[in-house]
Amino acid sequence: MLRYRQDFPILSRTVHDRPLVYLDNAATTQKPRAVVEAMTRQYYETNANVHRGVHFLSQCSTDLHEGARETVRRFINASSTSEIVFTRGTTESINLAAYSLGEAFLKEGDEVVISVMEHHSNIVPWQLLRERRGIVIKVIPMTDEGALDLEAYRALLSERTRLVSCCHVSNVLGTVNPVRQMAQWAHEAGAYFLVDAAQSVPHMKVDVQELDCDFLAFSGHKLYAPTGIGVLYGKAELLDRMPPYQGGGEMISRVTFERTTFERLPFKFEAGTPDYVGTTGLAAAVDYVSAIGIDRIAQHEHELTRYAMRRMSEIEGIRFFGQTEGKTSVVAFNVGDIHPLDIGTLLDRLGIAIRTGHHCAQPLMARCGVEGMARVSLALYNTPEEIDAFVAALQRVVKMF
Ligand code: 7TS
Repeated sequence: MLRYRQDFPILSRTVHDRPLVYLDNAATTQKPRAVVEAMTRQYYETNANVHRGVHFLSQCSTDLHEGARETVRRFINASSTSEIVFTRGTTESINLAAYSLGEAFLKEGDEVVISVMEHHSNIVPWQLLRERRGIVIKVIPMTDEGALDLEAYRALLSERTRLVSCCHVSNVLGTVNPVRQMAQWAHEAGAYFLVDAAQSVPHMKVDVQELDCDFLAFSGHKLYAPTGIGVLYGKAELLDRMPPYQGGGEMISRVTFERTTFERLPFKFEAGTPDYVGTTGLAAAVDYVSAIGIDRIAQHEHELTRYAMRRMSEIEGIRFFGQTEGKTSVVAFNVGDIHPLDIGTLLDRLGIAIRTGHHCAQPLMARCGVEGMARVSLALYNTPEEIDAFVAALQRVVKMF
């Protein structure tokens, strides 16, 4: 995978006079030239608003935008482009789903099941809905290794359960949750299933028909695509019955002061000028990843993660969070009672970028009995040499305490 590093100009820069070692990919990935150039080309050569002009450039821009929708459809194997709603990212996708599902299907006393390892963006939207609608939120617990307790999950499901919303992969533990099986059980209980795929889509093959999920959310920027663009997949039969999230241009069919009718899917959920340059960047990123092969990326990241955890085990007093079989390339840890912020700050002085803190998962921190953690997260361009540099730097930092 070494040869792909040259596609990412930022990887050859220095930080504090040291070569950059970027290990914060779960927060966001770096961007390959192919993505930036596709976007620059659109701004320089074919920029115009989409879906409205009769003129040449508007048609070019629309073709790129709708072509990107088809690229995303194929990537996650949705059955139709009408099921691909473009959003600003995972957070907006889940908020859209929570708002619109809430309006369409949820009433007071209905239960929504989430898990203890959710990112705040898959907790707070349901709490907002609880304020508005009086729904009840139930939480799936986990084991000390960081696996969901599936027996407890099954026991939570009942005829009151209307929706289960769960991450495919934890952004802290790297745990891959068995969402296909979990969705099947949810369906047997008569509930819908939403997958937060923010941390899975960049690291493994995700097929929405195979998972048989009803909704799936992810962000472009964690998949080598630009910031500000993401996706909500939804089954057409459900999206059709759900009301719009926002009103405005693009999402209407006809407007009078008395009454407005809405556009067909997916445009009903895309009010206003879309981020059509963002979708071009997203399609370029999907093409880039597909050309390398998502399975090859997954294999590389798995091997590198195993290597990282083996090397990190050499450090006295290290504690890993998340030790499940088949976990993705996220490694959260603490060393003794050193504050994770100190670890992150000192590593930064050595050119090494990691994330520290609560990782937008405060209930999970509470479950693990800590205020925060340090976290390295790997991507296709990371190397064993970078892991060695990181471990050597971490050794230095630990010695200082
Ligand atoms: N869900 C999961 C599982 C995530 O990891 C994140 C972002 C989100 C949702 C929200 O995505 P956004 O693109 O809408 O912000 N996770 C992280 C992280 O782990 N570090 O920084 C952001």
